[in-house]
Amino acid sequence: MSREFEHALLTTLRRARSIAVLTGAGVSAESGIPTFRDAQTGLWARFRPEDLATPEAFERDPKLVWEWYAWRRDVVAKAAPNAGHAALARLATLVPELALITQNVDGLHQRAGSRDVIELHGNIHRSRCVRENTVVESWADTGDLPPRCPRCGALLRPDVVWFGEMLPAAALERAEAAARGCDVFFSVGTSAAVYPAAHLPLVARDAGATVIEVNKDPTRISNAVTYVLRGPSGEILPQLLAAAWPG
Ligand code: BJW
Repeated sequence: MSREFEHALLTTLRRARSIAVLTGAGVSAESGIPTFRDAQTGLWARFRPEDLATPEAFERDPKLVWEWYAWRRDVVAKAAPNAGHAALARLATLVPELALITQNVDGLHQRAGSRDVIELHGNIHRSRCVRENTVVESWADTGDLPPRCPRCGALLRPDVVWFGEMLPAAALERAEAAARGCDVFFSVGTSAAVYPAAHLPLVARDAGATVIEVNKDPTRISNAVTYVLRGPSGEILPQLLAAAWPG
């Protein structure tokens, strides 16, 4: 990036009253959590995540899908937030208004200290009853996999959003309002391939925001944004904050 461009970017950041950030799996990659479209390893190498994260997969083989999520919960539990998560938690202290919107289900933003995270695709640590559609906090260990709802006996499922399912309406409304109302919109570590989240950077751009993509590889929206910062978010975000708000 030329010095002139860099100066303009830093000035825009310092002047911003309202920043919205959309994160994807790439922000957690440096914590050791595989991204959604990375090939899986070990036991799960022969499955594609796209084929497991669907209501049809759960109907066909609920035990398999539950076990995949149990394995992922374990990976997440052993992981720690990285410098990218920490930078985004710090960003909330530097601007008057920050909306942190995530497609991730791992809860690492919250563990890094971010408050009021808008979770578009749910959270892997919660489970809900398929019949009552309510979150279930605890259940008896009867050996059933998936476990059963303690109230009605129906299957429990992870409280995440699968392909073809609606996103939580309140979270999506807040995310869209933040995209429409922000001065600066960051798209961090997402392939921008899954809708409606992928639409948010373009909503922000069309409403007049400066859109900054932080990603180690090109994405479908790279050509549509104002600035592209190419590299790992765990390096780029702390560097950017240090340059914009030194000291
Ligand atoms: C780094 C890095 C580092 C790596 N630093 N960067 C319009 C057009 C066409 C289709 C549709 C449409 N609207 C809706 C649809 C259907 C569908 C959809 O979008 N399909 C597409 C595949 C085309 N959407 C839906 O079904 C959604 N529901 C919906 O719209 O309801 C209404 C409706 C239904 C049916 C028809 C029409 C309307 C629901 C989507 C739910 C997505 N759920 C998942 C699973 C969550 C649970 C789980 O985790 O198991 O969410 S799928 C998966 O993708 C997961 C992710 O949150 C999401 C996004 O992935 P993400 O985060 O971008 O990860 P990756 O792996 O793709 O990319 C990682 C990026 O990081 C890469 O770019 C790397 O380069 C980068 N990176 N290391 C910085 N260190």
